[in-house]
Amino acid sequence: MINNNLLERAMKVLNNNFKEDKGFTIPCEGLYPFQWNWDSGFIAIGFAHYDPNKAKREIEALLSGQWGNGFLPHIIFHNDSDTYFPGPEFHQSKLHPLASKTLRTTGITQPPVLGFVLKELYDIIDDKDDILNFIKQNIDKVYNNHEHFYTHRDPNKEGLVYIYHNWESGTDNSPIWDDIWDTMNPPNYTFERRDTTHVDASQRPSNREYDYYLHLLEIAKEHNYDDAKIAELSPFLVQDPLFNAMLIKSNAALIELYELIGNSEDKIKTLNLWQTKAITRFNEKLFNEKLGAYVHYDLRNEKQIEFLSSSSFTPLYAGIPSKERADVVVKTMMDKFGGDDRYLCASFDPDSDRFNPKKYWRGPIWINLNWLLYRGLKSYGYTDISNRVKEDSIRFIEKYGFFEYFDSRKDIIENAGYGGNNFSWSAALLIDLLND
Ligand code: 2M8
Repeated sequence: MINNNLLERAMKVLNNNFKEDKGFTIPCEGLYPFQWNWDSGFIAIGFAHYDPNKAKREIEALLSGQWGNGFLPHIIFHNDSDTYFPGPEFHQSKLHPLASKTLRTTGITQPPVLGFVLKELYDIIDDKDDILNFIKQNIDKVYNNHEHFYTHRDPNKEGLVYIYHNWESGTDNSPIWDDIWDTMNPPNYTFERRDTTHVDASQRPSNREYDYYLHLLEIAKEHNYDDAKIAELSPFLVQDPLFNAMLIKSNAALIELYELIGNSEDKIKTLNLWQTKAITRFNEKLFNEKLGAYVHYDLRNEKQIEFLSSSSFTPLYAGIPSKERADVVVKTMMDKFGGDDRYLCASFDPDSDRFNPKKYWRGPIWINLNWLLYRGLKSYGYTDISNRVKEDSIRFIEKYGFFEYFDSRKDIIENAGYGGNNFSWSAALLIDLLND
């Protein structure tokens, strides 16, 4: 049953964060004052339920920052703001010859959600002619983005693309990256953090971690964001199961949408080729038998990164494991993350000594990851567990508010909502869960 009051509060959060003049939604007032790539995808799903026009404007605003080579940046700086670091002056996207000429952006990307978001919009919005027309106008841009990934981010031509920065993963300070930081020794940069003026520093990455993040960007900038140079030189080169699962799910959505549109046989053929190769290699290379789940692969140092995170279970959303393997993955998830003393689903292995229940991507629960897990579990028929993920997500927001992340421990009695408040994707995906 739909909780109308909660739904109204969620719509209010989204509407307040929508910037009418530029047609996009900030993730969170003060903390994230620009347009973020995967945030916008999730936000558009929320709008689709009650304001399709805003959903379409959100996608158009994001695509307006696309580069000439199909690359889709992680932040589009439509506006100026001094509440966030690092801003457009630091990122210097214009160093790349094919960067947007009209908009400043970053030179890193984020999990490619747009393909499946377009399909979600098609499924949710009632006026099918109108939304299909919108999709027709924009789908090739998303296709070009996938083509860019397979051309420039897959040096072994194996169907798996790499990320070269932790900010590309979306799971920024996950303990997954700790061993990579140990291979680097960046200078102590001088910079002024802004995030810690909005959020308690204990819930955010450390200054030293920011040195690593900035250093990776400096290397890319030194080579004008040239993909080949980055692949050769970046100490951070990772095949991320979450990122690749998003790409695979989006490939599948593009195939379905091109079939609806018609006259797209060549693109469908290419998408199917990418897809078959990607799914096969994903299962070969990113599954860890010992842990019973998918893991990250460190392409620079040629080894699996043997840790469990919520990303380990997201291949379910893209239909990547066989049913037998899915049983193993779900058992791992429940054994390690799903004890009676915990809400689902912590972002990092709660048994690990790297787990931190309050710190950003080192342990807390995130609503967007929960939404992916809910959908994935449901699609394989794990109804009870998927419902538990859904109910836990709704409960957090109902009890604490529209926070950015939440504490997985059940014995926490104080406020278990952390990071930014009135957070857009928490609101948007709650709207989708309540309408489900
Ligand atoms: C967080 O990342 C940004 C950098 O992109 C930051 O901390 O400054 C992450 O949670 C990321 O996944 C998210 O897209 C972004 C905006 O919500 O915030």
